[in-house]
Amino acid sequence: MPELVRYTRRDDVALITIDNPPVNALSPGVPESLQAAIRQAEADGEVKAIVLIGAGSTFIAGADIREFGKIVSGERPRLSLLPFLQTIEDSSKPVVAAIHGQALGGGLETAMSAHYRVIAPGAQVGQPEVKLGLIPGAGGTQRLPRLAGVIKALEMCAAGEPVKAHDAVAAGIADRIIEGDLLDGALTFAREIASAPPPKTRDREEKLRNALPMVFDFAREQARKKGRGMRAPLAAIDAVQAATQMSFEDGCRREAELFNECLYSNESKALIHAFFAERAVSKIPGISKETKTFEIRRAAVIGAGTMGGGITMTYANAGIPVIVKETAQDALDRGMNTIRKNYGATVAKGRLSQEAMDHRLSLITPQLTYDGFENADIIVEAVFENLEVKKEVFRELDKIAKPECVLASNTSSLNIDEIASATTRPQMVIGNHFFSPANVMKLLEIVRGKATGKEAIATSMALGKKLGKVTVLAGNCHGFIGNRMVGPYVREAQFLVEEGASVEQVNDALYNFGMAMGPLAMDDLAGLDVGWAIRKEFERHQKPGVRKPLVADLLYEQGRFGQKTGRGWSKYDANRKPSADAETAELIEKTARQAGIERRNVPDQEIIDRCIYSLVNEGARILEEGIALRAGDIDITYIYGYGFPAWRGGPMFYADTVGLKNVLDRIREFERKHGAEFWSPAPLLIRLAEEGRTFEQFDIEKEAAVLTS
Ligand code: 3H9
Repeated sequence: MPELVRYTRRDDVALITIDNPPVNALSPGVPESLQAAIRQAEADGEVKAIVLIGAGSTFIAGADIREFGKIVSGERPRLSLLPFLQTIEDSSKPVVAAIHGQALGGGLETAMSAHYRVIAPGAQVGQPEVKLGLIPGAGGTQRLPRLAGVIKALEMCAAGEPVKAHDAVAAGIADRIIEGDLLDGALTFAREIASAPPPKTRDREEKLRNALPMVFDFAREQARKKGRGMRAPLAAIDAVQAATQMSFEDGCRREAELFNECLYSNESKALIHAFFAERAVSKIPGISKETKTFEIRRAAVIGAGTMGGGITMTYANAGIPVIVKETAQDALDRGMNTIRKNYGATVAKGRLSQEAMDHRLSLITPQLTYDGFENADIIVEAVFENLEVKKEVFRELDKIAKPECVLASNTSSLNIDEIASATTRPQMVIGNHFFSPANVMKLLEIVRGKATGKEAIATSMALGKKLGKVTVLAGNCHGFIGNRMVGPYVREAQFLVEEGASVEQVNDALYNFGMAMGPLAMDDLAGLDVGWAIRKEFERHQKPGVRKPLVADLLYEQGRFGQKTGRGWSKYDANRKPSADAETAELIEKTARQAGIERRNVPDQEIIDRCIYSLVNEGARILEEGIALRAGDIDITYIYGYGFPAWRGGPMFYADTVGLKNVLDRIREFERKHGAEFWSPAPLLIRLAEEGRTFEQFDIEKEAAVLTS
């Protein structure tokens, strides 16, 4: 067994090194060994002070997140870290925590139990537990306000954002920045303070006094806005408030109660699922670190429209020189003006320096020709969503691009194999589906065709990371993972308004469920003209006699394209603020009446169930067909691409929390009412529901099968 904690001596200073790769989490064994090492230092007569440091690239990234699931399932007893940290604070010899990389969650709580903290300039400290649906559970909500004050502690515990080293010193969380070698600096510091009595954080009460109640009210108001629907940020605020009302011991007890409440919540299970799912998406069976990747030093983008412009900015933001090509000067000028305007707005908000903007713009070469495309390592096509147009572009690229150039299409739904068939090198053709606005949205869906080579996949996955994206691999089918599922989702929203729900009711029901926006608001944002073009492209697949939504086409025909024309499902003012549109409501009612659709009061729960379960049912088919590698990949696609609330874990995990049997029963009810064409349950859903299993268990078993095969 490798030693999780090492005890050594540097003359009169004991050096305790935590060595639990990759991030020195406080896994079982670490706190116990840490406690034993402190006791050893206390007993060692030669030792005057103690330095606590992390091996590798970080201090301590917190409790071991994998343990929480085991505790909740009863596999492991819940273990409090408080007594271990108390041993550090009670040490009669001063303990100095030397922080590099991250001190997060239980890591910062450990550092705050030490008597002093020194920090490397690039390090960060934070209490990110709320991002896992938890609160600090090892005294963080009690010690942090004692060091940093109530307002800073509220910010850090309720929002979960880390604080950089200089801010940590300014806030009183750390005592000194160490430029140069951290260990040397920490040893020097330890010798400087060795003779002073060790100060205990829990005794420092001066920053707790005079905290006004309105500070907590304001924090709650902010938390309700930013973490809409979430419990953990509010629990974190309650715990920090307890620090101002109770003794340290009672405050810790209150914190433990709140921590426990959060630990057993679906919110925490969902966010922990999302944490690991986000890290699992990059693991592709058959692709390893040894798989060859092509280095992307130069890129080219075809099309300077909304998508092409956003993709161009994404490359420039990552420091990769990029050519952007258009067919006409005015389109190119329009595209470049939008890019300049977007960067300018970020500079105006103070989030980018003018110098950085100028540098990014200098990386972009706008042009009307294919000059320089022969040197590009990747070419991303972002032209009009039409198969023939795209094939023509790829035919051209095949003649120009060097053999090891990745040929990527930004198609959101078209057949990658068809596109690849226009080239003589289908192994280099791949989908790179960015989401709009491409420079902002975190999701990148990589689509592999039948012939796409491993190298092109591995290159795209690595590139996605470099571009700052969460990159999910999808198989080739109409709409891939994201848009294949969004089809039924928006269809149900449209059916529901035809059956009697108002546009606002549908949007509000899903917004209140936690979605970033309602489905019809999303349709208005994407553009009803875009939806219309996609429907036209796939009209031939429409089965005769099957119900189809009627109103979207009529809105399009009236020139109501959504936000861009100020009218769509809703009306929009100059600031794009929506309001109900009486004309749309009238059009919906008239159309439904003419089509003989019975109008009724639709309950909100039906809106949620029909929209969300249509996602789940399609997701189950996508999973079964192997279009998505894991249910978690679908969840990540929806969290990062479609504004699904992370605290519900994504559509598949949400279904797991409802219980697949319950989901199946409801889908069967919809099948009876609305027909098998839309609602026949996916075979995988039936199987898992009958076996009493979950999508998440299916993931784990699938992964195990791949690993052992
Ligand atoms: C807590 O502390 C509660 C306390 O109050 C105590 C209560 C009693 N545990 O992200 P990366 C794994 S709650 C277990 O790819 P990066 C991660 O899964 C905790 N595993 O690297 C991945 O594994 P794999 C509060 C962890 O450099 C590998 O490490 N702390 C943990 O981009 C590399 O991770 C947090 O919420 C963990 N705590 O980012 C911090 N952390 O290679 C969560 C990471 O098998 N972690 N792993 O896929 C992070 O924010 C980032 O991982 C970090 C590194 C910034 C540390």
